[in-house]
Amino acid sequence: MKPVNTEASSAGPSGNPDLAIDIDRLLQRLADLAAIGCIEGTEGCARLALTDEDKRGRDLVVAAMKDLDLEITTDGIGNVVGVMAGQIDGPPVMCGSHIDTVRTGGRYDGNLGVLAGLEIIEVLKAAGVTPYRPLAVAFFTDEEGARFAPDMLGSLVYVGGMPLEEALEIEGIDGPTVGAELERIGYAGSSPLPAAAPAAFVELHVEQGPVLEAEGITIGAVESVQGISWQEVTVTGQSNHAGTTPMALRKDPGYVAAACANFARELALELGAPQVATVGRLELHPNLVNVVPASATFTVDLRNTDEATLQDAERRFADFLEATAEAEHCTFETRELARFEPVLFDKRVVDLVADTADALGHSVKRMPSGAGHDAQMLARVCPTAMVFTPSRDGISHNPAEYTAPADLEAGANVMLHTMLALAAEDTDGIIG
Ligand code: HGY
Ligand code: MN
Ligand code: MN
Repeated sequence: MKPVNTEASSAGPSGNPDLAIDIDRLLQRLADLAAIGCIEGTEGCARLALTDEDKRGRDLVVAAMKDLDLEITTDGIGNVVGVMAGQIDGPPVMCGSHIDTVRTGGRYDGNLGVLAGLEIIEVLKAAGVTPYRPLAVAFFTDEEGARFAPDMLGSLVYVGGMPLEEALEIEGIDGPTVGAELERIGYAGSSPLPAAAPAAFVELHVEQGPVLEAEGITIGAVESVQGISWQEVTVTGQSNHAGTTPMALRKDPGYVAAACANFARELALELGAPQVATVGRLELHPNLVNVVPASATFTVDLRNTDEATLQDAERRFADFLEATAEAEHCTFETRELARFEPVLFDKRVVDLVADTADALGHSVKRMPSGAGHDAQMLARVCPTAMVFTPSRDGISHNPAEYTAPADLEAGANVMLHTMLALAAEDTDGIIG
């Protein structure tokens, strides 16, 4: 059978005019997965990485991969890949994302990229289309990094950015290690790591920010991902009586933590967009109303599209922390949780996403990603880009996260035709 037509046309850039996803089926897949770990009274769900809820979500997606007769592999960090055979053998054109969520998760973050991949394969099978190259859908372990830092852990190991042994020893914020939890939920696989590079990678994801909606644009052709710096700071002071200890005699780590949180915000405002700063986790010990804390542990998430500015922000924060702790007669320790430089996607794949969106009649904007994604890891080993769809009110990491069905449909169709165009390439194209 001839490879699918690669000529972009008005009917569909991959030259397959009738191929389009079934939005009702995709919405149903999203609803079925969101029902696992659902947050009562909301559309959202909580499936922290490697928890029982994550296992149940994984089982649901693996069952769907089996229903599609995909060749399924699981690797040592629990990444799962389903492959649809092509007319030739060789590395697949891969799509995918993550199905773990934060504790206040929405139903689209990550899930959309995986379930749209299943939908695309179902459309192709129903149409009797066998792509020239194999296609694959993957979900990567612990993309959120909320339970086990760093984020994008599974895809980082997948591309050889961290040895498997090191990743398996990472302790979660609640105690168990990655390795122990993978064994417990039955997803400690055996396929080799680092994995063989796919031919190309495309990730469909909700924007999780306000830009596309504010500008009335349907598709984001994502050009880059900003740099990420996560650290955990533990400040140690002296617990004391809240009523009897004069202010001048206090060694209050809670004050140091609060001052640092305020400084981080002031620093981001001073540096200006796209610099952002977040203190997302803050724990005081003993955390009691009438005790000056003994210790304070907090996290700082700094991000910028420019590496030099991000390093400047890190340096200035470190200087402030040191001066403030010293003035309060406290000591402190810092632990790096994640550090990824900004990533540029392959311009040819970004162009293909933009051209595909245009050919399908959608407005499209080239833009950076404020959030981290598995695609930023796959970009280390193969031509990679992302497709964004708008987020209502720019909200994400919140059960109210929402993207309109028409936008979901547009994004999934752009990914369908982008993947088909990539899969139809012989040699000397983007895939080389
Ligand atoms: O933190 C992030 O950007 C992503 O949600 N892991
Ligand atoms: Mn995500
Ligand atoms: Mn997320």
